[in-house]
Amino acid sequence: MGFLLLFIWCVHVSKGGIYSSKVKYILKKGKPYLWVNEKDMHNVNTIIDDRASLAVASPFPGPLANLFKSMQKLPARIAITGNVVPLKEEKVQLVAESLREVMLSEQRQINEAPYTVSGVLSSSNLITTSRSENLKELLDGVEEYGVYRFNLSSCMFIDGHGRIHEVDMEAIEASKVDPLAFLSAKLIDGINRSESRRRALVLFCFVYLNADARDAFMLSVDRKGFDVLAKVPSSRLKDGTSEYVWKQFRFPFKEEALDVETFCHQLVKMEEEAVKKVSGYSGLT
Ligand SMILES: *[C@@H]1O[C@H](CO)[C@@H](O)[C@H](O)[C@H]1NC(C)=O
Ligand SMILES: CC(=O)N[C@H]1CO[C@H](CO)[C@@H](O)[C@@H]1O
Repeated sequence: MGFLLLFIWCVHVSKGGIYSSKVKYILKKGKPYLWVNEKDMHNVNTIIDDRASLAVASPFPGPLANLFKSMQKLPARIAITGNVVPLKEEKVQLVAESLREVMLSEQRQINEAPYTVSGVLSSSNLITTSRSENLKELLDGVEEYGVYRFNLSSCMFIDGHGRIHEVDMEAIEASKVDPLAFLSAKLIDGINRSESRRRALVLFCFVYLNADARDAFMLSVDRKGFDVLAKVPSSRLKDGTSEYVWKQFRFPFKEEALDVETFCHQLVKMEEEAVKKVSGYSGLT
């Protein structure tokens, strides 16, 4: 769950243009449900033509988007096409009910988080980044929303290089939401705002990948590991200095982290291990 972009193909937007807007969604039993603000043009468009497409990227803090822009890259994302089906009032209540349950369980996880987790989260400075906080206003009834079920017909994964990979429909139906997704933006921000944790990322690049990084940011986290953007030398110039470029590195976990607590533990363990390894190298300053 989180933010996503909604692109709905529409016949009556000026001169065959495509209208797009940001909508909120949840996944329930592998199916996306969308909340579209009452004032959004999509509500009219869908009556005329129910075909739709969605672009979904995993949530990350704003500063990373600027970094991507400077690298002339786009974050990896999922593109799905299909049609939207407006929900009847009783069905809306059911979907709202599961949204409420998810939010409660996530809030409980945050409240009961042990020291390792709250340590990472406390350096996060984003005001509304956990998924629950983003979705809460849907239930508060501050604004009116139309709720739709998204009926999928195709799905593509677009990687950071813009390469397109078709995703099997059965794989989507069987897929589960990553257990870290609801807090990922807060985790990433918490790590990037901490000098010592960023130094640890630089160390990971050196110890685990033999990459001599100048700086590093957490880019994404999931149960299987994490991605780091690191500033590494690309080439040596004539005067002996190096030119630096931002590059993406993947660090897989030995064991999957099935909750936020395990994720933070794995990270701390890797930090300790890396420090131990580096202090083992003689002559390193
Ligand atoms: C869902 O999509 C399939 C084709 O992808 C279509 O046959 C079916 O009628 C759609 N269902 C609804 C309720 O629109
Ligand atoms: C890329 C990114 O997210 N950068 C942020 C990481 O955290 C620092 C705070 O230490 C911010 O200043 C950066 O914008």
